[in-house]
Amino acid sequence: MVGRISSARRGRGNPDVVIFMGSESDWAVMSEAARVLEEFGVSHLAIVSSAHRSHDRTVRLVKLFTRRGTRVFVAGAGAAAHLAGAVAAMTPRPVIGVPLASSPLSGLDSLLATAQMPSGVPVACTAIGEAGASNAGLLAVEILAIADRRLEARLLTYRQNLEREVVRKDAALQKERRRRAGRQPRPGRSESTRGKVSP
Ligand code: C2R
Repeated sequence: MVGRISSARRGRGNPDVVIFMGSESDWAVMSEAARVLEEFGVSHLAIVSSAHRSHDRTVRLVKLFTRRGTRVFVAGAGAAAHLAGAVAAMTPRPVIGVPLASSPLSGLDSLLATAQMPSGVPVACTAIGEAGASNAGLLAVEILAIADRRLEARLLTYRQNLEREVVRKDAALQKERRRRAGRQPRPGRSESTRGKVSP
């Protein structure tokens, strides 16, 4: 195991979210999912266990954490990424798969292996790599927030901050463009919104 339980909301050994990864080499990317869960104060555990290389152990762990009440599983794997599908086969809880770019096919192989589940056993598949890992963390938070008002409030604040950041970057870009064009700013109107309805 490479991760740790980070929240006091649930006891040691029964985290809300368990992150599986097929290899220790996946941690550099999958730690993004853990970082997001940490940021939101969600209890989680990160475990290296492969559906291929340590099949029986993976089965045992998924069943154990399902029994203990883990609500969401995240599974990150590269190459012939069967891990998320295998985890989903062993639990009724939602499973979020993160395809990783660890093979010469740059993640296209793991994207297809993770996303193309036959009907009956779904895996929610994110984008390849770091953005996918961080979105897996966010998606897990969103699932937990359905029954947790405080978590939902934190998510809304997170989204507001994202928007603020976009506005700040746009303002900086417009300022720079005006500076380069040698024009003075017109009060109250940015170049990007001129002639358009304000958002
Ligand atoms: P190594 O770096 O250990 O050789 O692993 C891992 O997720 C990793 O990205 C190379 C890649 O193999 C992947 N792997 C799977 C599974 N187990 C390991 N896709 C699985 O069970 O699906």
